[in-house]
Amino acid sequence: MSPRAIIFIAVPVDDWLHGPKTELRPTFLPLDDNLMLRKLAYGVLAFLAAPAAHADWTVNMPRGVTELSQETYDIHMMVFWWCVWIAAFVFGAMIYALVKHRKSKGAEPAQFSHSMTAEVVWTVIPCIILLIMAVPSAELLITLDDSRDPDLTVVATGYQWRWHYRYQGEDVAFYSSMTRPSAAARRLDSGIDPSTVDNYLRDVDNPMVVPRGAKVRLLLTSNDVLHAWWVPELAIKKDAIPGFVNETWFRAEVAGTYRGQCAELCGMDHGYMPIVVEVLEPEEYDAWLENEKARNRVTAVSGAQ
Ligand SMILES: [Cu+2]
Repeated sequence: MSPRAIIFIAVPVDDWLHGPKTELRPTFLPLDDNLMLRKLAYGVLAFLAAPAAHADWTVNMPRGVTELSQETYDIHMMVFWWCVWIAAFVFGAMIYALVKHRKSKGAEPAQFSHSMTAEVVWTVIPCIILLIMAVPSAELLITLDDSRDPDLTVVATGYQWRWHYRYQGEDVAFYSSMTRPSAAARRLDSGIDPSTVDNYLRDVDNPMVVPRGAKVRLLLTSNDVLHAWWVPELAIKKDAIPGFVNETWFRAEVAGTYRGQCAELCGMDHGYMPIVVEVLEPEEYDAWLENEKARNRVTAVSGAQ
């Protein structure tokens, strides 16, 4: 067998959960192949081009589309950088000490067993750092919890395996289930390529619709087992518990479609109860609401006959 080299090539992949991203795939190259250098050059070029071609590739949490989601993101990043600097400082000092005072250089261990100054310093500094992180976090937690005076209240109920939304004070209620193309493609041996299905496993027949800029109070409960309502762009992940009402709120500042999932292992089809929130301009929302009310009236009348 001819000698081979292993190189890693950046390959764009599209997975249903995270969308397009770049993965490094190992590739074998025969070393006696004249093409080797060319392939290597292509690989390096593809790797360099990948981040630009897939700008939405990300490992971090999203900034989201609500003021609170952005504040959550900022606090998350602040804490992250504190952790990075602390790790760099602690490991830096440790590695420096290990190298500088190694036995082979004739280092003699110090004989003291206690230092009041060190005790005070390594207690006070972490306390200050914790306070710097705790104060804005506590402020944000209090705001996140304050769902008073909403413009609109929606009761979301988890079912095995779909969501139900009821608009309080309006005559509007509906189930929200995964769409048929996804349900068909996910079956074993369906013969359908999931990559041909739009928003595979992440699309519903009836999305939850809310107006942009409105304070939406979300009351969460469940009809059977534990579920959790999770939409990253709204920075909400809250349990839906049978016999218990959980409360949260959001104010989406950007119109658009935001997708999420049930985030509490709730049984066989846990992975097949997606969440879609559509944020419409207020006048579009009003039209949608009227339409839904009319539809509910029609259903009620035909049901009564
Ligand atoms: Cu669930």
